Amino acid sequence: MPVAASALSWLAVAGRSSSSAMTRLMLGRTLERICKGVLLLCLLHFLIMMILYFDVYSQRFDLFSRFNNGRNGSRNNVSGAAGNGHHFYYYNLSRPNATLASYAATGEQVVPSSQPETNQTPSPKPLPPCPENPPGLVGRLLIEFSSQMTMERVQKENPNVTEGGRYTPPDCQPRWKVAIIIPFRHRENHLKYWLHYLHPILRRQRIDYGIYIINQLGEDTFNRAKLLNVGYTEALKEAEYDCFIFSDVDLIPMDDRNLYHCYDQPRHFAIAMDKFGFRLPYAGYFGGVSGLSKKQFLKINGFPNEYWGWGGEDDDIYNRITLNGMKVSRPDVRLGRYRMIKHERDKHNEPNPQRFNKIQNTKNTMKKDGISSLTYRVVQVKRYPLYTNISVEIGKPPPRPFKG
Ligand code: UD2
Ligand code: MN
Repeated sequence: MPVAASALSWLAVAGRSSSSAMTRLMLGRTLERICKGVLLLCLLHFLIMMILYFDVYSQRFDLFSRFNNGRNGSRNNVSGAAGNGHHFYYYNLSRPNATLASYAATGEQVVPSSQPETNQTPSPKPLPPCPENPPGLVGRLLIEFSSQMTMERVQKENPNVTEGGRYTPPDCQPRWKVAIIIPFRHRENHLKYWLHYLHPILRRQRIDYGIYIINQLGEDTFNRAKLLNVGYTEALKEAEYDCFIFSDVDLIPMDDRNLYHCYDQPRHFAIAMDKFGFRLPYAGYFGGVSGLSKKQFLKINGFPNEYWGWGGEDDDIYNRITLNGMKVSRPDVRLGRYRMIKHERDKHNEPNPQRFNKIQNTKNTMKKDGISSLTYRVVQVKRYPLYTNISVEIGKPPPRPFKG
């Protein structure tokens, strides 16, 4: 009995140990499979990493450009907009906080990063003409004059403007070369806002332009139209402009679709100002901001030089245009909206009492009084980062005839 019992208990022990060995074996196999799986995953991961790495590397250094010319195309010819999806561009986003979206929003040029030298030097392709409807425009703009403005800030905002306030679009051939002429005296604060708002707008409009501030020296009576004639003459000494836009320093367009270039007919831009309840004050109004091509300007013998003090000169210009068989062209009333920075009447720019008589006589005076009879003296030309300042002496009004 004891022998049989011990044999039985031995068999039981042996059975238990063989089943635990089996379990261990199965566990081992499972572990082995898991390890193999993990190893395989690692390998796969490594492989993917390598593929990705070489793909980026090849794009960056154009390793495979020979094989996919059609795909990568010409990189000099950056379209700026989304393009056709098959183009790979490298963007220079070195400016602080720059994002592709912010570049798209400002319409600023997107510059391809420098390419390493290759044996084949690509022949520079001629730039396409700038689009008539620039794609980066924003439309209606929020214009306000309550925040503090400094010239340093405006300079930082406009790193692509070159000395003297010049700019040309990098990616297309501009249709016009525009000189923007501003009559000026003692309006430094207004000028900061004007530059702050206008430079980005003009850039988005893909215009080749230069900004000329024509500063009347001394404290004699102000003469807006004569300063504009000076601006025309002096700008042409700087570059071959074919379009001239004459703007008050205190007027800011509220819509960037109001395009600052020249048109078939002399252009009146500022047609709906806040100070006139966003309406044209009268049909023949031509004040604020206007633009004439070189040909149109010469056809009317420029502007009158003999309007001293406030008022009348804009009506005389309007008369010159119609008397010479031209019409005034204007933008859509929704696009021609402007804000004027509120101001008092300046000293030495009192309303000109002769203005009503003078505008009756444009037909007789325009041939002898204009760009053909202009005299002035340039005292200083100074090129600042965002504009060119031309300080001039333009004389003073002739003595009033004595009334006995
Ligand atoms: C209106 C017209 C303006 C002109 C003027 C009559 C509007 C918005 N503009 O302007 O185009 O026809 O009447 O002459 O309706 N300026 C100086 N310093 C001065 C004086 C004038 O810089 O001391 C310049 C400056 O660019 C100014 C412009 O001349 O914006 C017109 O003078 P204003 O602003 O005093 O006259 P305003 O607003 O009645
Ligand atoms: Mn004004």
